[in-house]
Amino acid sequence: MTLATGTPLPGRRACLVAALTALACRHQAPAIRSGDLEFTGAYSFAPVTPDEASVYFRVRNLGASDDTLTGANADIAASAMFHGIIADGAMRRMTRLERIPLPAGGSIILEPGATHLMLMHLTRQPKPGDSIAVDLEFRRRGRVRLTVPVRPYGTGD
Ligand SMILES: [Cu+2]
Repeated sequence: MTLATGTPLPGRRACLVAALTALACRHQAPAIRSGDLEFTGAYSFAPVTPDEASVYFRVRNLGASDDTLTGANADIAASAMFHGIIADGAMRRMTRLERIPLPAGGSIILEPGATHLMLMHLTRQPKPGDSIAVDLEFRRRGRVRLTVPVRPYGTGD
């Protein structure tokens, strides 16, 4: 298992442009590149329950080899897992995803109301302005650490 350290991308200009229109960068992590993987838009909301929080981000596979997201850990939670949303009659409920494929040239998008990283049994309550250290495990790339900023609940980008 290789330990990959994310390095900032020269994506600051795009970020500044976005900031002029929507203040997109105030509560979003800068783009991170780790090998062939590019991470953007990582954030979490300050949790509304004392026990759980959700983390969102996008990762793009710029390489020629498929990868798979297989797990995660966070410094503020005793456990973390990926959840998808499935329709169950008129209800929508969360279901655990053991792994999420990341094909060559493809993306994984984690966002509110869809696939997300669920942090459970929080050992610390993150507040707006805090950041969470999240370690992601990829079958091919190994471990990648994201620094995830915490937004006030429900604030958009
Ligand atoms: Cu969930």
